[in-house]
Amino acid sequence: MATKITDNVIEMKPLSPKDSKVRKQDFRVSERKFPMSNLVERNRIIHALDVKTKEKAVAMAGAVREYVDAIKISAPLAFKHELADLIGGIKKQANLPILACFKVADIPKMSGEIMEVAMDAGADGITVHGMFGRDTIKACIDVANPRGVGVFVVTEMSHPGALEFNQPVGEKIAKMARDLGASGIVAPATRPARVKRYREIIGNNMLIISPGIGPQGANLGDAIKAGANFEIIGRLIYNSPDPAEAARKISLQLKKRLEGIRVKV
Ligand code: 3DU
Repeated sequence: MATKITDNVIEMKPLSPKDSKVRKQDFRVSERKFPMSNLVERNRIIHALDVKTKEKAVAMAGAVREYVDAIKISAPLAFKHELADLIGGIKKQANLPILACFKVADIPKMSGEIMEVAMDAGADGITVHGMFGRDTIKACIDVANPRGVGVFVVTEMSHPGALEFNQPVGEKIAKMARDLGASGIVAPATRPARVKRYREIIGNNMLIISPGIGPQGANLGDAIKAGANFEIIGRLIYNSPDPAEAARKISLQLKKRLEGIRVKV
């Protein structure tokens, strides 16, 4: 199958019989034990469920659940709903781990409190900005690790503006995240060479999750080839006229692109 991704449009040709073979085999299942251990690499996709309402989110999560390994929710959706109700609804429908992408960025006390709220509502992993220093990250990890919740530290954002202030400190952030015992880092799929560099820095005992596929310009699979564990994909799936079919085909295409590639974690 050839899937051409331009902007948020996916062009898909009919599947060949070979594709169904690929679908049946799991690409890789991590044996590593880490907080958020329910995040398992089957499709190697985290779906960024950036739709506008809980009802849409729950329906979308149910539709794509077979083809993605986790659901990521962001602030705009979370602000509109009671968080436990939102996360509970998605989990009930999809039975997948939930990554609360709140990019926590406050003084340690407040950051810890944001973490508690997200964890109490059922989040399995939470993203935290790395730029605001060791004390903030430590406060987040201190409350999350004992509860088996994953902290994912943003090293370098995927958009062009990240080059201005963020990228120059990204490597320091990655080292700090590693030293403090974060579960993983967020690194830009839009710059696969940077993903490779971050993997060198953190070694093989942490996860890398990478956003930026499709509309932001990254090619499907490039971040994983550079050392990421999961690619975060939003609009390519939820903006498709048939999100379940889009997720199915993207997952197949990713598996084909990654055949034979294993990231040691
Ligand atoms: O571009 P997409 O529609 O595939 O969505 C990307 C998601 O990943 C979106 O939820 C955004 O908030 C998140 N994200 C980035 O795009 C870039 C980052 O550096 C970190 C998170």
